[in-house]
Amino acid sequence: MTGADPVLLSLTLPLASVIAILLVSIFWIYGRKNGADSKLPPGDKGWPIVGYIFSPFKPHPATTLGDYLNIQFSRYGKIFSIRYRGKTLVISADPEFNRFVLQNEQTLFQNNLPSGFKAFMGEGSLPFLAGDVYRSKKSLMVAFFNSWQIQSRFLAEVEEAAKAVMTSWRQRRQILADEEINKFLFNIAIAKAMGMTPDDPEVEELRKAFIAAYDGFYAVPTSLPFTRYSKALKARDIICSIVKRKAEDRMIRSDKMDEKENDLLWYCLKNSSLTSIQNICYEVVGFIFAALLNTQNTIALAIYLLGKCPKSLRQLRDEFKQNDTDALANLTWDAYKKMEFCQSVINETLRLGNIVPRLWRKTLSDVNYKGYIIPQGTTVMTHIAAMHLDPSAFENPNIFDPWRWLVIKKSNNWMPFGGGARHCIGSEIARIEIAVFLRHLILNYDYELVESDQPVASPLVKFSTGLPIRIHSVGKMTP
Ligand code: HEM
Ligand SMILES: *[C@@H]1O[C@H](CO)[C@@H](O)[C@H](O)[C@H]1NC(C)=O
Ligand SMILES: *[C@@H]1O[C@H](CO)[C@@H](O)[C@H](O)[C@H]1NC(C)=O
Ligand SMILES: *[C@@H]1O[C@H](CO)[C@@H](O)[C@H](O)[C@H]1NC(C)=O
Ligand SMILES: CC(=O)N[C@H]1CO[C@H](CO)[C@@H](O)[C@@H]1O
Repeated sequence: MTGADPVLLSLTLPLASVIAILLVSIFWIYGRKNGADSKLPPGDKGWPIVGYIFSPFKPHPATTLGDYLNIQFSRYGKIFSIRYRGKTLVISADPEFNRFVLQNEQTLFQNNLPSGFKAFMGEGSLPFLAGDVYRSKKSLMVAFFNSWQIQSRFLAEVEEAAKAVMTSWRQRRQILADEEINKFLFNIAIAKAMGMTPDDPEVEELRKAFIAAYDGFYAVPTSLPFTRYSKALKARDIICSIVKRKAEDRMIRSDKMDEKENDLLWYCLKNSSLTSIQNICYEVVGFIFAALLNTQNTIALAIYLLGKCPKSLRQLRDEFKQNDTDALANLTWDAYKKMEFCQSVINETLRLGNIVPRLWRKTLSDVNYKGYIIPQGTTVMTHIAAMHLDPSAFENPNIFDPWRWLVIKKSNNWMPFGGGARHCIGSEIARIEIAVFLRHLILNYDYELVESDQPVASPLVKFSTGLPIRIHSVGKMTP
């Protein structure tokens, strides 16, 4: 621009000063609200009023916390707050505060998952319920899990599933671990959910649909076609239509239902508290979602971390062999319970891997904690990964060191399965699945990680190329 138009100038000057005065007063009011007299945990509030506009959380290696959180925790301590798109968010790595939050579920806090999850799991599934409806659906789920007879019988079922998947590798040199683990877990979950077996062609269709639906959890909502979001919605519709048809089939022949059909569908149908097909659908879909992703990521990470640490892999194989007088025999409950190093590997993987990095809660009233006042409606993020990677709780926290568990056994900072009323009810099931898969893999195959496929937390753990591994058959156990 050469030489300003005098008329334009005479208009813009007063306008600019009005804007400047407005901005200064906003900063001043805002500064007072969030200044010395504020009782919120300290933190960087970003722009006035709106706070941060873009998410400060960036993808980072899954065995780290990422730069953003590391800087914030070192600057402000274990509890800090930020403003994000006009809302206050409290983020905590403090084990006492986090226990307080999780233990006061329903009284001071309520579950508050991001809305993307609701779109796919359905508003009627467990994580989105509260009060009596929550309690009654949860007790149905607990009763159902108890019916699995976790010990020997379930162990045998999981072994069958592992053998079935690994037998299919016999002619192969390389596999995608993510895909194979997903098949293994899905076959178990779908049998428990609706009594379906892997030879049913609909199982593969359902499995693919669940994978597509997961992709939508953190996708940007849009009505455009061919996006991750629209594909995920389509996948959700496929899942619901299959579940509904199965439920309706069962209802028609409900008089013939016998005790042998001990799956979740049967549990829901025989229970008078669950009358609508829609509710049954929520229950079944929510169960499969809960059973799959976290366990899959834990097994994949264990394979990755063991692959990077040959000493631990050797020790694990030795333990599996030692505790198996006959590798051909089925694993007994006693032998399972004695696999101490395997449990250490599982604990360490759950600690290091950002599996469930954080839990979401919302305050139901103003919450007073150690001098802070957190107003009603504030989102509170219980940051599990930050507790797990805290150097004051775990020496060299970013190093995979399963041996540390032989010494520490328990830690206040370790809570991979959450806590309080919503503590994971599948934790024992998951441990069995992880141990059995690792045992069959390691007794039957030598493996190497192919390229350097790094696990990234964004925020859920993902291997960008699905964790390819090269396998060489060594055992004689798998038929
Ligand atoms: C390593 C694997 C797993 C991890 C790390 C894990 C972790 C968690 C965590 C942290 C929660 C609490 C969520 C919250 O408080 O907001 C949770 C809840 C839950 N988990 Fe797991 N989980 C795993 C495997 C499983 C499996 C295999 C099942 C089922 C077979 C399962 C079923 C559930 C259910 C139903 C809930 C909801 C409880 C409620 O809302 O009351 N989980 N899980
Ligand atoms: C139905 O579910 C409730 C919990 O929702 C449970 O207490 C009850 O035992 C169940 N009834 C049957 C027949 O399974
Ligand atoms: C292991 O368990 C499976 C199924 O439960 C059974 O068919 C098989 O015969 C058992 N194997 C041995 C060696 O006991
Ligand atoms: C792993 O964690 C569980 C749950 O805290 C604990 O009971 C167990 O002793 C731990 N295992 C080892 C080997 O430290
Ligand atoms: C029965 C048996 O052999 N138990 C062994 C299983 O492995 C652990 C750890 O290596 C040993 O301490 C047990 O003696």
